[in-house]
Amino acid sequence: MTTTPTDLMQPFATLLDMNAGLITPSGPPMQRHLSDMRGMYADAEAEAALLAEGDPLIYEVHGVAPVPMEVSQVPYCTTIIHPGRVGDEYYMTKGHYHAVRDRAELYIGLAGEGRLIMQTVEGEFRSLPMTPGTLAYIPGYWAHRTVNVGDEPFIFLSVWPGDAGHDYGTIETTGFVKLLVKQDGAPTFVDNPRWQV
Ligand code: S6P
Ligand code: ZN
Repeated sequence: MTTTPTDLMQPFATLLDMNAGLITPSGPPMQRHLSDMRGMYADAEAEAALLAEGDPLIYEVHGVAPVPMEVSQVPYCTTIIHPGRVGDEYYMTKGHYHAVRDRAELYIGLAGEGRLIMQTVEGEFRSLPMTPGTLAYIPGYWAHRTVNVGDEPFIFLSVWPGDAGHDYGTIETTGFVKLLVKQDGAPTFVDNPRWQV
């Protein structure tokens, strides 16, 4: 029979405000401004103009659960992507692969309207719409990025295996296969000219 470890972790609860995406208690949010994502949007002129105007806040990550980043744990946090565009391209997260490539993740839509875009290193591409209540499952090996295509904050909760880690470098180099832009008033996928396998 398996015995209970002597350094037993204690159960705990936090409170999620599902409309605002805030978790209580939690530490200070991680904020990503446009300057933290230089070069990730296709329209360099629009990026430079926005940076000159004051470097907008693109997204925030709240309340990563204070658990050890080990495979036996399930950390969680919320992401709030503010509404807006850089040129025609909607505000989005940087996007990443998990450093341990086969680790999956669950995204739970809380507020607003977004898209979850995913791709493999070979360039296979998928997109899922996300609204409040969407349970989007990201299997291992799929890089993932979220995009706010609405006029309000797009908010979701993520839960993942604690040892997954993040690999941002691959996406910073190549971007995703497709860009999500506002065309004729609607979210539209266009090919990313910088994409290369
Ligand atoms: C973690 C999970 C999310 C993102 C967050 C910000 O595995 O996928 O919590 O970290 O949405 O996105 P990014 O790409 O800047 O980490
Ligand atoms: Zn992830």
